[in-house]
Amino acid sequence: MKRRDFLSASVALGAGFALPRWGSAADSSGPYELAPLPYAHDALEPHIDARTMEIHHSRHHQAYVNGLNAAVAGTEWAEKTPDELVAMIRELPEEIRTAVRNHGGGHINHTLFWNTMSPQGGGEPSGELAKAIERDLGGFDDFATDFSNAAIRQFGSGWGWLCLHPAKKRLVVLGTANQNSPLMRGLVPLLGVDVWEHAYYLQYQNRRADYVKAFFNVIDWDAVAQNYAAAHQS
Ligand code: MN3
Repeated sequence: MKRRDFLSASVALGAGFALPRWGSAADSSGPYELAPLPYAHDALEPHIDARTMEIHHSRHHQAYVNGLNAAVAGTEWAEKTPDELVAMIRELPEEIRTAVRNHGGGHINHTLFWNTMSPQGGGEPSGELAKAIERDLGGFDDFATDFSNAAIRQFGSGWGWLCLHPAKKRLVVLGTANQNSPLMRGLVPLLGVDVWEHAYYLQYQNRRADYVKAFFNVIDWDAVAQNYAAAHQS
């Protein structure tokens, strides 16, 4: 689906839903586009409800794409990929740095999020990723506890992450605030869980721990293993 289709879909569905300033169609042009979800809105039910997925993808993620476009369209920075922009956050001019941190981070974090969930998800990883989790994190159960705690204990809005430290070739678990990406710390994100309230509030209200537990049922470990292999080789 093209970006234009998403915008008309959003308009059709959204009476009375106030979009942020950067969410208007008028300033949404630019180098970056929202990719379609790789599955239907209701594909992750009962773990994540269809309405949450629809709003989260078509409105929240779209707003991050639009915000990033608004910040860099027409500048030399528009030639960079979103990942490159976020990873080089400290080198960016001050006038676009905050927008890249928030909207560029939001764009890449959500892209990873959608692509590491699946209706056929759940279970445990196998192969090299499983060995690395055993070696670096004490095994799957310890990883699951640490990852869940990083997500649940993140104060306010943010993310829980499984990342690769690219120089040490070691896995690490951490939380980040807001839309800060692990790339800003030199870490490569392999799996992330969004713990902004917009990711779970319709279905789980304040029960973030229940949402994080349910998230484990939709983790696409094959996709995470591919992210691990790619990060490990680079
Ligand atoms: Mn989100």
